[in-house]
Amino acid sequence: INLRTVYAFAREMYPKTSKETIQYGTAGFRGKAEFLDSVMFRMGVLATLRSRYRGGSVIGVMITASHNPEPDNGVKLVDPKGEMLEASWEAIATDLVNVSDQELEQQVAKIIKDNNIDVTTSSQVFVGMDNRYHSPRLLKAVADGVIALKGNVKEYGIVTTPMLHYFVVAANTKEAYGKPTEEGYYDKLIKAFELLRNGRLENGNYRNSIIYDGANGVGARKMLQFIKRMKGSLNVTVINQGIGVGKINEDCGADYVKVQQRPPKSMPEDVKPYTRCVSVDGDADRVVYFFTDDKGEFHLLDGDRIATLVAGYLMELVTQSEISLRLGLVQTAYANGASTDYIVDQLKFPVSCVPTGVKHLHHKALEYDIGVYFEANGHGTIVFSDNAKATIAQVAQTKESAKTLLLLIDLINETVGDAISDMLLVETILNHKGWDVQDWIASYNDLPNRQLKVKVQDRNVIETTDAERVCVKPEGLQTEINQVVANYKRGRAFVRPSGTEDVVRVYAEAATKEDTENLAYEVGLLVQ
Ligand code: NG1
Repeated sequence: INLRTVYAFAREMYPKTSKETIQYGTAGFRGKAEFLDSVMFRMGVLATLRSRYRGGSVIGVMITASHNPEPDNGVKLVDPKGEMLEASWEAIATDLVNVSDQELEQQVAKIIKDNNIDVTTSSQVFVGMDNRYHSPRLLKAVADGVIALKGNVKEYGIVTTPMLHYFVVAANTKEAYGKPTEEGYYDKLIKAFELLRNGRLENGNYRNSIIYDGANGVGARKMLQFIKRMKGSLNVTVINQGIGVGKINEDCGADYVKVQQRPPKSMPEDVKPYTRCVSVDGDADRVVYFFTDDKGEFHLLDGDRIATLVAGYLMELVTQSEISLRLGLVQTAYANGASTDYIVDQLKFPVSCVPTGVKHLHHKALEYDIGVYFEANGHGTIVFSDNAKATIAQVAQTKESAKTLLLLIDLINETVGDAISDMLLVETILNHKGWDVQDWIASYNDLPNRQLKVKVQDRNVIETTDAERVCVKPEGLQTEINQVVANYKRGRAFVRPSGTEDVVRVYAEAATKEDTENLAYEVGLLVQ
């Protein structure tokens, strides 16, 4: 392989136009789409090197800026088992996208040498994108990066982030996980969902229909595909489908609903109180539920609610199956304090707290036989150890509860949080329990909470520790936060720099709504 080709490609077609240093953040590189062509080209190069480094296993590249506004885009790499790119390679990625065009050839040579990569071996990269208008252009840049190193690239076109993760794992497990095609993905999930429903579409207070906010993104398109194939096992009305003038995530989608604590735009006018509604984000890796009561008040059922619902159900099935497995739940500092109390005190489930970003949660969850992890924003899934899978499969020969567990494993996208798979899981559990949203929300009372974004000159002056709950820099800020928090009953607040947007995030919760607003405001002032 002639590395000159890489340089020539870069200079002619994908010159680096931004002088700003960018970091591989919480979920890869993100920024304004017009500055990302060179980043994408270089990530195509890196994915090919990573595939060769991992003995030719498939590596995924997803082009999306998830919950960010429409002008933004981004890229994240998927490792062979469907997990996020290994942390040590994040630094390699950051160095590679920040060198000048002239230094590029040398930098690629350095990666090859440092990692002992045999560039003559085969490689395979899968690429997918969300439906932002600049995604196709950026996808071509990734593919050109692969081709510059004479690698193989397979383009999946417009798919959700979790679908791409699924394709990567399915291909790397030689289809043991499923077929690495769009149909393979639908088949696997729908089959498990329908077997779990077993013809019972309604039960107790559970009704078989929902309103689904697709955030004008790829999650809307794919839900329409699910509907075509589901034969009425769930009646879904899709709003914010991404047809016409609606912009991705604008006044809709899981992030908007969670942070603004209000329904998305385009809700049907005749929607009845207590109708179960779902919002996914721009690349469909997060999901939250919500409803409006008969007084018109909005209620959110977020990732913490989903985590507690799922954890409780899994615990029930494991107990009924009389198998001994280590169960655990992983949260971040954004988890509502009331949810943590409920899990620890009522469900008796071990809980751990890790820094923001699914890669941290996923990693921790792997320490359990059944690890449930969710961010409060609705991003999460469940992972099962090989030991758990083998034990469950054995017991399933005689026990119904273990058979149900096996079907749940098929329904769950273990590779990464998957809004659609998570939604089908929640629907399965609510149906089993005969619950509607009122039953679900009654399991515990959320503490009122508020998130703020504060623009500062350099967000990275803020450094944190203890899973981001304590601020260590600038010095003295944590003491000031503590003093403010002490004035509020059940008060808790923390600050951290965002890894996906140029802001500092402030989180506050307290006993009343008014206190929460005041606490968030006061802490926000300390940051400015
Ligand atoms: P940042 O911008 O680092 O807070 C946000 C979310 C994360 C995660 C990533 C990736 C919050 C508070 N933060 O990260 O949980 O989902 O985006 O999309 O929701």
